[in-house]
Amino acid sequence: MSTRGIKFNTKHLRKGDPLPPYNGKLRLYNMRYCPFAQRTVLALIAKNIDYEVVNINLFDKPEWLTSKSAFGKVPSLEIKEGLSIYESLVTVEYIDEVYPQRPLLSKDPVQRALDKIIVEACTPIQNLYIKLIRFPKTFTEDTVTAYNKALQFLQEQLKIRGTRFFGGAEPGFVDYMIWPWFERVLSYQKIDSRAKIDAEKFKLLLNYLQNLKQDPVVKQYLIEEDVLFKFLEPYKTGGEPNYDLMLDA
Ligand code: GSH
Repeated sequence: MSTRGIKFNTKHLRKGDPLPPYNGKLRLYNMRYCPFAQRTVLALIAKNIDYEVVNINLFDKPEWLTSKSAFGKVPSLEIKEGLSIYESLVTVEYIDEVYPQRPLLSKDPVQRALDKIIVEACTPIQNLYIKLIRFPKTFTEDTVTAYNKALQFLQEQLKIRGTRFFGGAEPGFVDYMIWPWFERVLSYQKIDSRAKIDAEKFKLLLNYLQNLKQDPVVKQYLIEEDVLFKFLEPYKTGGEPNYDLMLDA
């Protein structure tokens, strides 16, 4: 549960489960272990707004999911009954525009563009993780090379900015958009050396990530390492993951 009392760890609804009746609140269709949906969650926590989370079993999707997200994916944000927007970055930009407190994106178009470039530059980090977990056969030497190049780029950008976070003294858009991937590779590198972030080469970046992990927003939505590993286990065999490993009371 978040400090605002939002229940993150509700049962993941599957085929046959009815759509919970709309209660007037902003609603996030989510999956507790989805790094894309985590972006939206972090933006919502940072803004300290009220909303509800509807968790979705993506292995056995409820019939109504495509009415909330034409792509059948999470995150999807239902902003009023029957009107949903999706794609993680789109939802975060929307949230940032509509809820002005704790701005995440810069008002300056150049700064905003530079921030988006950094988020884009993290694609090889996403790729490495997705390939390790979901598509191990497509994993090659190039996957690791691109991963290390992306880490290098990020570290250089951090050095150029000279701030504690990409967003300045506090985390902002870039920090919250890239954290979900780092949370996972920081854990996963302990059981698979292909995800390793070299401690010598990437001292500055690793130090930054340690600081980000301590951020009060980030801390509300962390996944314990052993829970993550347990969740990921069935992916190896194509089995159904246990989405409800950490149900709220
Ligand atoms: N580009 C999308 C975004 O940024 O929101 C990706 C979202 C995505 O792939 N979500 C995954 C999903 O819903 C879960 S982590 N997968 C279900 C599916 O592909 O059928």
